[in-house]
Amino acid sequence: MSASARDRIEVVVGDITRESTDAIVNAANNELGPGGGVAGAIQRAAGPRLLEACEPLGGCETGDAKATEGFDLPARWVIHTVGPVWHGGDADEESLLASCYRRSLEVAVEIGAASVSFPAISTGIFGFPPNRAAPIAVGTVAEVLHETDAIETVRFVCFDEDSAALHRDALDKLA
Ligand code: AR6
Repeated sequence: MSASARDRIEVVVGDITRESTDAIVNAANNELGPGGGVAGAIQRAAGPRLLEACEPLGGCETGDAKATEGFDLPARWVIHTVGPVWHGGDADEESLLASCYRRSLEVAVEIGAASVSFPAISTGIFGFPPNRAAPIAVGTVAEVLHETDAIETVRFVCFDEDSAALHRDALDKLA
């Protein structure tokens, strides 16, 4: 058992492309191809080598994660994960979202990334209700941090104050 998982989780408002954690997580699509939202911002900031590095990976299943270098980003690595599209809640969306956070941290351990920044996966273009996503994000990360010492810090880098408030609230409610 590691030091308190809660003490290793931070919630900030910001632009994830500016993060200097070892890895940042990208809310990608199944093709690991060009995207909008946070994926578009990451692709612009990392430079064209990022999409070139994604090509040989053969896409990514929903709920899974794969890593590339970060190229022109401050972060050394980008962990690409694919969140579920929200279909109303009966299509396994919650467990697929939890899987994104768990798999991203498993990949972080594999590549030796000790600090990881997450965006609020699926809560933009993919339509997952932010108030339902935040407790899943925070709860899953806390669970994984309880299981491993290899990850020192996880930052939730929220794009607006409303999203940050939901993540802080979920953190406060952790057992
Ligand atoms: N830093 C941090 N968070 C951000 C940033 C940023 N620079 N930009 C947006 N967000 P989204 P999804 C927030 O739509 O719902 C792409 O086209 C945003 O406010 O980026 O998982 C992919 O290729 C929201 O809270 O991701 C996929 O096709 C959160 O990031 C699809 O969109 C996620 O919004 C994925 O959709």
